Amino acid sequence: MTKTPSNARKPKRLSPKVLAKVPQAVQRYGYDRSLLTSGIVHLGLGAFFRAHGAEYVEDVLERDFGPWGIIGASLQRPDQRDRLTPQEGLYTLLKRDAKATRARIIGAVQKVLVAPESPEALLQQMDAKAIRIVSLTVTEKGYCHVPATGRIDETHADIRHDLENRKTPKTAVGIIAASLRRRRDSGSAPFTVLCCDNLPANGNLVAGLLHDFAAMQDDKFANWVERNVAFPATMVDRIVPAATDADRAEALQLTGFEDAAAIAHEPFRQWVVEDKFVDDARPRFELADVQMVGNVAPFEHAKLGMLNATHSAMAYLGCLSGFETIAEAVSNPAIRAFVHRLWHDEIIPALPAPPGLDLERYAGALLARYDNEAIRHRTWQIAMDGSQKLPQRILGTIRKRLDVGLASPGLALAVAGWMRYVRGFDEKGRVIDIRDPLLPLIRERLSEAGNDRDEAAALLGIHAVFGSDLPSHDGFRKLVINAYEALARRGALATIGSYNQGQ
Ligand code: CS2
Repeated sequence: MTKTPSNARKPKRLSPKVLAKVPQAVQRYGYDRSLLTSGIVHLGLGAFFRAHGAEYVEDVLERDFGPWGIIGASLQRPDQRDRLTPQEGLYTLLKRDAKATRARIIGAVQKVLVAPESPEALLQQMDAKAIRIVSLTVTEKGYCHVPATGRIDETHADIRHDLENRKTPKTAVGIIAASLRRRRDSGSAPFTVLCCDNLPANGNLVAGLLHDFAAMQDDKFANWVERNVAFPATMVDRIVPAATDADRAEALQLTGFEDAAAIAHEPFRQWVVEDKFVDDARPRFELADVQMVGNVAPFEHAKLGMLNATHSAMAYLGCLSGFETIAEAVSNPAIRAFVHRLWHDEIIPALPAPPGLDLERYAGALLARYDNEAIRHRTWQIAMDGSQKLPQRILGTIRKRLDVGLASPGLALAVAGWMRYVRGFDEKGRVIDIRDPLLPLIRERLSEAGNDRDEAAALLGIHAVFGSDLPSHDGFRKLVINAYEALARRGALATIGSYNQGQ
């Protein structure tokens, strides 16, 4: 252990007061933050939103200052609030590539609340007429829906809680419903609900979940939501690994101030947003290169189908074969060739090309992003919550191909990779800490199976993931079970090798 010499001065914490002392090379806001008022409440203030949506809002504030400060809310833990409050909401972004890291201090987040500590305090913030957007990044499982059907999970304990306790909601859907009801009752205009999670047709999905939820309370309110609230679809993209001590140390080194909330991210970013806001009330996102479009679907299919699908494929097969990060996994020749083949043979042929986007070039750009070694994106992090991710990343493409009579052996191998992964051991027998809301069900299924074939079949029977169509499709079933057996017998790299050679 290295000891801090007793005479070494503890570095000061980042805050607006010390901003003038931050080196010139560090970008920081130029607007007068004391004049900033809040217009956005963001639910789920994790690393991703702070390195993506909040940075775009910051860019708009720099160019067209307006009432778009952000109040963040954590729906589970107090960590973000505890890190950000002593810094009055400021935090450092570290934009990293192989050549350099550039630091930027963001001022757009004004306050952070912790919903479970006081749902009422959050609802009061959301009552304010000036709040015109409620955005969300609560991850796939935060929507409490059945991934295979896109409908609310009525059996989810937190949804049941929220249906019965309108004043103390816990879930994103419950909080938004409670807030919209208060706004309707007090005669305020509703806000726009801006979903920024990696889900297909995310605007419609959330609209549907809110409708399901509201209709279980009263139809009148459900109809009001349907008529008055806007749910634009969005495609969000930036690779943002979970923050580490090394990130915090680098922020200190570059800015001279300690920042408990520093986050590293890749240079690339993209945000495509359906231009459909209540009363057109929104920041002028186009000033920050947000693509405001009429139809997000082709962008979102390309991103989920190409980036997130290969991310998940590399996460499962890479974790099994012992690769810790995406950059390490993709530098393995077999995995690299596998990713290429997935795109060219199975995914791209199933995608409608987004206007102005050449999918081959998109694939090349993705590979270059994966190669960024300065971003230590852990395969384990991406592997998390696979039951919630596989349907929109991989199974949708498999279904589309099946509809036109095409098999997807590479994607089936990725699915089998997930199945081997959730057993909780890598190929060296090391224990993997599996995080997945369906883990109890997965374990139950696995414990009932006698051999490899049974294990694969038992997992395929999980309706919330595979629906009822895929398990009963003979061709798909065979591919997954065979891939599962091959992974068990020969390991991930050898199985990928055979697939690459067309065997
Ligand atoms: C990743 C995504 O963790 C994951 O599941 O695939 O977070 C990915 O990094 C982002 O969607 C990139 O925009």
